[in-house]
Amino acid sequence: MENQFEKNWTNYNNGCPLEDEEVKRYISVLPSENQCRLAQNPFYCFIHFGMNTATAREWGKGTEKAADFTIKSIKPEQWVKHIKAAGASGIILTCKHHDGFCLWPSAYTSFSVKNAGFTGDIVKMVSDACKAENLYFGVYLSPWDMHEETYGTEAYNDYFCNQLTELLTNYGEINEVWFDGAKGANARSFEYDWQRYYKLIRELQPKANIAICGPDVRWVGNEGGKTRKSEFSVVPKSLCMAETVSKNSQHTAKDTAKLRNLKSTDEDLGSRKVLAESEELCWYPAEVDVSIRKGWFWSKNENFTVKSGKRLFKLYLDSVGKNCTFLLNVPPTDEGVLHKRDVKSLTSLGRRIAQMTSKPIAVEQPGCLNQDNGCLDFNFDCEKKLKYVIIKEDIQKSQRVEAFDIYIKKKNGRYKQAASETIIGSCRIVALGGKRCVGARIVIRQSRSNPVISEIGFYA
Ligand code: FUL
Repeated sequence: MENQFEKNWTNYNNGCPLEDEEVKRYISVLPSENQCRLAQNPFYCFIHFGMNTATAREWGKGTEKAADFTIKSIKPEQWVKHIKAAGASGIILTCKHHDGFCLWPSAYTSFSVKNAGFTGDIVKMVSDACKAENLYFGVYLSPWDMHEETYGTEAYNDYFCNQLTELLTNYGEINEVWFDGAKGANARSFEYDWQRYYKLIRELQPKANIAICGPDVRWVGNEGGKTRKSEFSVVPKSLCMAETVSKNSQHTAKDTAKLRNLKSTDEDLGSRKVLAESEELCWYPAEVDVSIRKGWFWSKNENFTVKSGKRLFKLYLDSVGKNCTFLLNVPPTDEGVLHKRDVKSLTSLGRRIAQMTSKPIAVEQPGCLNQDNGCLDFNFDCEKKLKYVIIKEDIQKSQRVEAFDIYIKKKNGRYKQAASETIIGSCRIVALGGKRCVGARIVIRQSRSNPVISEIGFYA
């Protein structure tokens, strides 16, 4: 047959077993409630703001004084307004970057806004602004601290936990805690007590996801917005420790061997081949962090590097549309506002995201497919220009689909292949550029078990 529709998951499955013991092991790995909530709110913004905004640096030097933070006022309501208009659901603020300067009046250091001539608590101002507009609020607290003198001694773990406690108790609900793995080449060697940090977060903010150097959200592996062809959420458990452990620490020899074999930058993190070699698996979805500008912090020399709305939308499609979350950094200026160029791009991004689903042709909830559903057919009421197909798996049943095709139905009744893709996951957006058709057919080629499709939408 011309299009080989009959070769689908129900009969052929690309030769892969359906439902054997191994497959059952893979599909038994499920997201936590917090991870599900994140998947439903997959786009949020990073705010890099702090000492580096005042000193026009990307990384501090470790020698700054509190008085070097010369910024006197900020307008977080303006940040929140434009971030919300862009379609984002939350903000993560760099409460302390590597330079060690705290945006809140921490009781454990004098190196904070308190001694900088800034009136107020920036963490409070931003979290309040988020609350007022119903945005989630998350914190970035850099483990590496160039300024704090206890860094490199056991006392630093106490210092860090004290600061975490301040952030996790004084600012309402915290949605994500972002632990950066970056560390300067000359930094003192030090083993962070990750398990203690995680325990504290789970106790104080049970609804927070712990990202990057943490067990809930995986770093996609680069800061340029590049995603893999197949972003799997079920991956070997060793990977969720890979960012957090130095080579031989805290793990058995077996784990260490695995860590050497698998890094968050590897291309294949979750195929059957990779999973088969791993005894323990976990749900660890990818997050794409990328800056709207060249650097992470604002600098007037980089105003011309602001990415256009069109480019940001492409990043959105490549992240949210490929089973990842999207963390877009928008750094406020030294006048405490988002620069007009960033605002323009955010506005354009918001418009594009809203437009994407503004003309639905058909939206259905197929649910669990049985042995008769190898192909899903959709007939439109007249000829349409099909721009986007958005498919979602019910991730509460794990990630199952490994390959699918989209065919469009032409006026003469013939089918033409429009896309041949791999995974779906929590959300897959396929842009078809406005193809004329009177219907469409989705063929699930390969799946780990019965596909559970929570939604398929076609948009003009
Ligand atoms: C990196 C840091 O070194 C950058 O300054 C920035 O915070 C980025 C998100 O993570 O590792």
